[in-house]
Amino acid sequence: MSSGPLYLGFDLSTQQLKAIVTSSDLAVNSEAKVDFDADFKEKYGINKGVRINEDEGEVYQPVAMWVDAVDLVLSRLREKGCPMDRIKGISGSGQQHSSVYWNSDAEATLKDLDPGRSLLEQLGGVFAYEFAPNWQDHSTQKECDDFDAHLGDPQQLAEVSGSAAHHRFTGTQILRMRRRRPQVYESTARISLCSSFLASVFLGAIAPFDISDVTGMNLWDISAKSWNEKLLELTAGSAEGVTALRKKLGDVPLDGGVILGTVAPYFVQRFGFSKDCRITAFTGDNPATILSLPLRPLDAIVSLGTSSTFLMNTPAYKPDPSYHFMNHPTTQGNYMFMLCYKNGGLAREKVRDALPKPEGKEKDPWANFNKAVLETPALDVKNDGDPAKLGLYFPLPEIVPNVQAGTWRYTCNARDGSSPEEYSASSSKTEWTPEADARIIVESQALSMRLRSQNLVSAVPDHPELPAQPRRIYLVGGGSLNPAIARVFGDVLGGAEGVYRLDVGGNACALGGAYKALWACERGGDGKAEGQKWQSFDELIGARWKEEGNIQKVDDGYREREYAMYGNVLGAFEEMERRVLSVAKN
Ligand code: XUL
Repeated sequence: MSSGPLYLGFDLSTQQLKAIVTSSDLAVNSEAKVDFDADFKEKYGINKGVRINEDEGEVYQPVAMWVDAVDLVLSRLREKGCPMDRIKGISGSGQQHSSVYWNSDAEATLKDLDPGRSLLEQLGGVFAYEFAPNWQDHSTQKECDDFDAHLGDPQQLAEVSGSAAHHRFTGTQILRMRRRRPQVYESTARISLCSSFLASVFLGAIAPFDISDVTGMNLWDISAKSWNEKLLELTAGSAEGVTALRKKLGDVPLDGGVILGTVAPYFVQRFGFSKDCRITAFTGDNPATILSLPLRPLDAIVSLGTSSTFLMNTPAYKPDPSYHFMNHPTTQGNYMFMLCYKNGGLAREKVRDALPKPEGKEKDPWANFNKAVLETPALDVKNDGDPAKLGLYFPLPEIVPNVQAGTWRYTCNARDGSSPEEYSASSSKTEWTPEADARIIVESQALSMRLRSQNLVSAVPDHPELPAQPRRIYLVGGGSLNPAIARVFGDVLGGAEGVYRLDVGGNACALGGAYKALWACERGGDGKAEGQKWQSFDELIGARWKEEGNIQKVDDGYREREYAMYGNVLGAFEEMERRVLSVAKN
């Protein structure tokens, strides 16, 4: 067995704390996890990791549960035989936007943790607020309206901060905290994100925000690389309050690979870490996902879980209120483009359940759905002259576009997308079957991603003859196991080099954290001396990463005829969304 250095990555998500340890050549050495419901449901009164206050739309988690989970996951890691003393670097990820409010005792307590007592025993008294708002919190509509209006309109806010106002974004959450619980705001000495909270525990000091995760707050000016004064003023309530708020937020290092210090003595003595083990900035879970493989510009990750996300690494900054731009976690000057949809797997399941159940020995509940998807032609255009079918299927209120729950079916001219109109079974000449719905819902999810990413894609190097499109599409999450879905995503989104399934699936964020720690520790010099350079994340991880065992090609991607057909109806798809939105508003 090798005796080289190891790197530890965490992922503190809504439902679990996961840890994964990898070697310098990216081989997984050990893994452990704490599942909040399985381990702590009674103790912390949670369900699916959270507590909910329906009346105010609050969704939140006890911070003590996170603290408790740190000791537990490390004991499990050690029990599994992980050689803790070989761990040279630690990083990780946390659910984005979630915030922790420390009081003025926190810094001193973190610095002096006693290895003879648990973290929970010692950190109980260091929080100004015992809960962390979760990213699913939607208690901040008033604050969102204030943020959207403060710089002029949502577009201006998106241009400055990378996103329009969102309920879960930390700036709106802090503003609500000041208004709703002023005594908490006043007694807060420092605010952490979930990611920097976890880094702080390991560091034994309050860690700064990460340069990527800070762009999920609606407070950071991406172009100016600093806090936005006007937004701070809004959050603090007055120009005089800004100094105090700045203190609570702290300074943000621009380098995502910054070494924050070494691990706190508590972890050396209690768990056997080396005292030289270094802590790198922890980032958000979505930024960490794009670090779980060498994702080049023009490559996209599509996560097909309960909800759906579309992530791209891009040098282009073209913000818009309907999506998010965040700083790339390791590469200054690059961005992470993100679309975050509430409707994904559950919406597909609803359509699946309207089809006849698979019969006989067939065990796959998706068999009939997949058959319908593959046997229905693109846009359900069977013969020349048939109209194209388009739909929106949102059993939950959607973020992109921001519309209430509902199902809408439209048709348009398949040749050029002209004459989009709402489908009506009585007056339309074409039939709309549950089988057609199966194809149209998957197309619809992919069309929305194509519509919103079309300005970010360009001709793919090595394939200049092809229209602008992503280079590779990597699918993760439950839906990635479904070949019919992979096929339709390839039809709609293209993928000059194909569609791949990323096998690290459930562990992508923790793995991205471990790779980040590895990169920060092994990239070479500190980059401070003149002329001195460090290796980029992509160079370092790209040279060590092997496709075999990590990804599988599941579809060829770009097909000329289909790609052009979907291109012809993109305008009609956009128009359908516009009409649905305008009806919803009136
Ligand atoms: C992203 C978001 C979620 C959380 C999940 O904006 O809110 O994806 O990061 O933990």
